[in-house]
Amino acid sequence: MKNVRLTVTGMHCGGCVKSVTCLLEELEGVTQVNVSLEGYAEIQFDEGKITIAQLIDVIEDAGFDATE
Ligand SMILES: [Cu+2]
Repeated sequence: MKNVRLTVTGMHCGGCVKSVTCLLEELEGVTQVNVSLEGYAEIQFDEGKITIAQLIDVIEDAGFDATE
């Protein structure tokens, strides 16, 4: 398992946090998610199943900006 903390911009309320959390949690290979309105997402994932680039893509597809 690997842990990454992504900087996420564009989240303005608890609904945004929940959206990002749900999107990440349903991905195969993601085992733990902690998203904060302060602007970050901590994700524990299996490197063999998903990459950081894919995690970033999912967040950006939802309308937010994510950087490692
Ligand atoms: Cu919101």
